[in-house]
Amino acid sequence: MNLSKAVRHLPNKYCFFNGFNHIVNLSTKCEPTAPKVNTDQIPGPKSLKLLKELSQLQNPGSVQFFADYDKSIGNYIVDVDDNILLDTYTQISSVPLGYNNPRLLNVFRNDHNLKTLINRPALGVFPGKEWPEMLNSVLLPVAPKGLNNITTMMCGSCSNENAFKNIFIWYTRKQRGLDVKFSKEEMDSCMINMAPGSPKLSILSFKGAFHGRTLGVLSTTHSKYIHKIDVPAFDWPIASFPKYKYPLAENEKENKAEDLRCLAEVEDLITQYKTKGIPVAGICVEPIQSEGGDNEASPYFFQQLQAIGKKHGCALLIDEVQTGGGPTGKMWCHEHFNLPSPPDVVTFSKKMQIGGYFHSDEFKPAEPFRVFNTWMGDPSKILILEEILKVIKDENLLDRVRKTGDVLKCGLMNIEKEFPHLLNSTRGRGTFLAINLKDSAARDKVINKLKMKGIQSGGCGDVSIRLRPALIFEEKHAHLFLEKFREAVREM
Ligand code: PSZ
Repeated sequence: MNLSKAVRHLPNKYCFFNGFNHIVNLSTKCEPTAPKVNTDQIPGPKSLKLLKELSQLQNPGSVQFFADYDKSIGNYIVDVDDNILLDTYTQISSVPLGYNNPRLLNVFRNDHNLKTLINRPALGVFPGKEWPEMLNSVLLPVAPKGLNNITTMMCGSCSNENAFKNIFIWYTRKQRGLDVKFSKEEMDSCMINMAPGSPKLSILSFKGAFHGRTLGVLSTTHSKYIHKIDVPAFDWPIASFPKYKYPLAENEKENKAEDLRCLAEVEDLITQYKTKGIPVAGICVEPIQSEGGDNEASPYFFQQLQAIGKKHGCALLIDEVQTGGGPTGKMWCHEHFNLPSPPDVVTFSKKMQIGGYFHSDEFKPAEPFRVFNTWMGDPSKILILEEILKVIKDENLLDRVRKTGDVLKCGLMNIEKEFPHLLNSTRGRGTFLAINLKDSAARDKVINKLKMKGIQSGGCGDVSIRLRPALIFEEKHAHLFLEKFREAVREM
């Protein structure tokens, strides 16, 4: 059978695959042994030429370089100038098994799977005969406990967007009475964006949060002004998210006080917005604020947040778009929090390939077509996810994440101790880690130095470098990163 271009190009110069069918534990075997930078700068000449071409068609200002995805492999991304970079950023945290994993390449060698890829259905109306079984056998086994309903979507933003709608529908149904029909006034008024059909309701979010860029969720995104400026936003409450002092073990008292301060603000805002006539239907929160600077909050904070939500009748949406799929050492980061009951809604995308959310029965709308669009996800992404989840199990990758994460975190803490005037606040779970530089300029300089030493990394917030390697990142990669990071900081 004829394969995709990427498959036909393999074996490439690093690897000679054969007998794909029986390969296990090969996620990193065919990698280059070290990074290699050939050009004086990245983007190199070939990337610069392509940038010029792209700039005729769109603003290319966010492009770092053009990659060669035929040559990229495992933890290494290769650019068009043949620079080989150890990737600790992985497409903004979206590549669970690295590049060109042999078992993933195999997925579409199967005729049935290939047909699933090319015959993309409008899932809400003409799902394939396998669809319920795919959800049951692939997504449901990884669903957070108690959340047995699944809505699939395309990306993180539209997952949150539709989850918000689900929350508003749930909230209004509770107010109206579970079996009460819509009134004529409601049906007429919603057509012209007026109450009572379009009610004044809100979602509470946190300063520093990122939940996406589409119009509704943008009102809950507060990480950078450039994401928001010129775009109208809802008057929805925004509470402070804890900002901890590090190391955590030495600042327990202050950090607990910080939790209490933020929780009091949440409760106060819920009351204020009720009085204002814009009640809070849901609370939306990241388990670790990612774009906003890798800000963590304690299990205590999340437990209390859930309790406040329950007390005031607001749903709790945990946005696991960036944290979900294993990088914190558990499938879902909120599993670290020992919540007494499941959150109401958990959204995902990125490492999960498909976007969407899990929710409890209560949140299933009574009528069809209320949460709906053309694609509603993509079955071919579930095929990829199915294989990813098998590899995670076969190669015991969550265990690897925890072990590699320990090496990385410990290494970062040691480097922090060595350069206390430049570094602080090493934090995170699993390999989902971050460290602060003394200021934005120093942070940007270290990221650039790292790149020229063959390490692709990423920033977040104003002064942080974040680590978002694939789940196949091993101790040897951790040591390589730490060595180059130490060098980069020493040169400052
Ligand atoms: O600049 C951007 O648009 C970026 S950089 C990283 C993201 C977006 N992350 C996406 C994201 C997220 O981290 C969380 C916690 N929630 C929602 C989203 C939105 O997902 P996408 O980008 O798929 O719409």
